[in-house]
Amino acid sequence: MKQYLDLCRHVMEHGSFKMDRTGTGTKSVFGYQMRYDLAEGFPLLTTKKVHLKSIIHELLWFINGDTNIKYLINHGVKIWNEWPYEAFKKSVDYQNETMDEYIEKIKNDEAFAKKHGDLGPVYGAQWRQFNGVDQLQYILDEIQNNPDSRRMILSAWNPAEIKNMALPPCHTLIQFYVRDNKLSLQLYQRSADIFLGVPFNIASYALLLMMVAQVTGLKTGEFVHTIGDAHIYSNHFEQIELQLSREPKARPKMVINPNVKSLFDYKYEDFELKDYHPHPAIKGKVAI
Ligand code: THF
Repeated sequence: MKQYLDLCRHVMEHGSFKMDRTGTGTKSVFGYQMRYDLAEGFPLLTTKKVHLKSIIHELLWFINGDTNIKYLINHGVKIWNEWPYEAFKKSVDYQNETMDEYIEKIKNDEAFAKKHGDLGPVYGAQWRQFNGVDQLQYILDEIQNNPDSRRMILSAWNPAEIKNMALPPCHTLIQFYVRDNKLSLQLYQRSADIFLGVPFNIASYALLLMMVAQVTGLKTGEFVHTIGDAHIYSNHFEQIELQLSREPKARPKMVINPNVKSLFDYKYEDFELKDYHPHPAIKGKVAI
């Protein structure tokens, strides 16, 4: 996708060196915006293979209001493991378990998962009960009853609860917009890991937009992606250059089971990606 490659090129060329919380070091710019028209296909990167299964399960996990990595682990999704593992290492229960041993315990020991698998009140908790407010239900009601509304906002950033979260939300706020029977969604992302996170984030919010459009009877418009600190970690430069050397392929298509009528009824099997022919996957380390 040209928009993504333009972002990579822009940050490689114009980004300034900036140290970060994880001690890795980044090239960073402040303030950037991309637009994806969903009529042109599903915005999943083709310049490397992206693991869509993790993206779908993560999104269903948010929608369900879940914040425990047990659901993700049970479905083979590893992207959230590092943060609760780091917290576990600092707990009194830690007995030098490796990551693999920790994951096995989360899988097989209900009480252990409850105690050491929870990320605190992250996305799922805020989406479904921000100080008691079900923000997703509010969005659905507002789209149905008052589609011209300029208040279709969902915030994951809850200042009073940030200190209890394993990681403060990167996807701070989303806004929906309806015009000419089309639904659009804009994300404000305060911090964006361009190599690992952003390909996930684009696909995830584009999918959320499609899911909400289906259950509200609207067509899909644009996904608008606005970023605060847009950065490339210094140990991802090579991977980014490799992607920039590759020719993008046609966008794939996402087909969603048309029988699903409620946002809360979607299952993993309701999603089918068609015509996805990406370049090979590229590995990179996640900064914790
Ligand atoms: N922290 C950092 N440093 N980067 C992020 O992208 C990020 N996220 C979430 C929370 N903290 C973050 C977690 N999301 C991968 C992808 C998304 C993540 C975390 C990790 C990742 O490692 N992807 C690999 C493997 C894919 C897989 O196993 O399915 C990849 O090659 O894409 C931003 O939301």
